[in-house]
Amino acid sequence: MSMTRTAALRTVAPERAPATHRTAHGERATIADITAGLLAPQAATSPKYLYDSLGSRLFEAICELPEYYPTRTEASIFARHGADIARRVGTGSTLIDLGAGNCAKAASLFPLLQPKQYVPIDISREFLNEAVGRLQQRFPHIAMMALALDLAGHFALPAGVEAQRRVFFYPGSSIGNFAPHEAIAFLRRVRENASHDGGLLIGVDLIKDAAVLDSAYDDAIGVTAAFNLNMLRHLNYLLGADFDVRQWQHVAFFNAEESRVEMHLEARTSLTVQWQGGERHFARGDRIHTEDSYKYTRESFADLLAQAGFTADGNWTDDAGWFAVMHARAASA
Ligand code: AVJ
Repeated sequence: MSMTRTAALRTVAPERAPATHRTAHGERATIADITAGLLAPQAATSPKYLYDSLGSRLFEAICELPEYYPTRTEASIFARHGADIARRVGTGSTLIDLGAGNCAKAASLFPLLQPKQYVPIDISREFLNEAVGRLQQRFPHIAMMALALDLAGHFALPAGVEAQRRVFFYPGSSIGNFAPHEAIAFLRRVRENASHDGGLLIGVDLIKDAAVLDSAYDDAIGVTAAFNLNMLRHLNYLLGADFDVRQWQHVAFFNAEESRVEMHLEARTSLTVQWQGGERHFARGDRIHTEDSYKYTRESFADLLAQAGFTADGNWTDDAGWFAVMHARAASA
């Protein structure tokens, strides 16, 4: 299951780059970041580029697929253990939603958690603003403050965010996009931003049968394939690139040694991609690594929380043990 295939590559100085009708819409730093990934020996891109507005909608569709168990399994855990979870978390908190998307998960917990303030954070500003606008109408008594932030970097919360009782909410196993050492660094930053009386409520996808994982990330009707392939359309927009989506195919599988599901885009034919500032040849079968989704055991994740300075304080799972919701406190025991 070796992923290291090296594509022949050639960089083109910008002044020699072929004239293109496309315009790059990404910021300079974004273009440089993506270019570095595309030109690396094993081409790779950050999974954050999966989420343009169509990508966010395709991810919502993934969550409705029968094969994609995380969303509904997590929801069933909240439905069954909500009261118990709320007792641990407490009411009247400032609920800070990391990677809020359509805000539906947090909203479904409002009746139980009764937060004083809700602070949804997401990378996609448009998507977030739409969702929060609707939500504020449904819950006029909860103060809301939407933040468009990329959580991959250092983040500091603005003054409008209540300083007391900060509870970070990170559902959906999004933590799985980080490699374990990155997850620890990220959770340390979260802990630094939490108040001494604050905590973390997090969804964690658990290691299970490879066939279940494989089909969750490669569903029968191809929604996940569309989600992955849509990244190429987004890259065309951001870089002014000329990816022909039809020349690529979706590949996803559980890599047991690394304890992660990997997503790749594989060239179906020999091809060359050009963009503002670069080009690369891909042989048939060469891949761009687009996402990792790490899987844990409850024990291995509790260990990771401890390394980030959190104190584990309750966890809940479904009968099959496919998914876990874990609570941790910022204060040391
Ligand atoms: C949003 C990162 C939790 O890893 O399961 C779903 C993204 N990728 N299908 C996941 C995803 C392919 C998802 N997360």
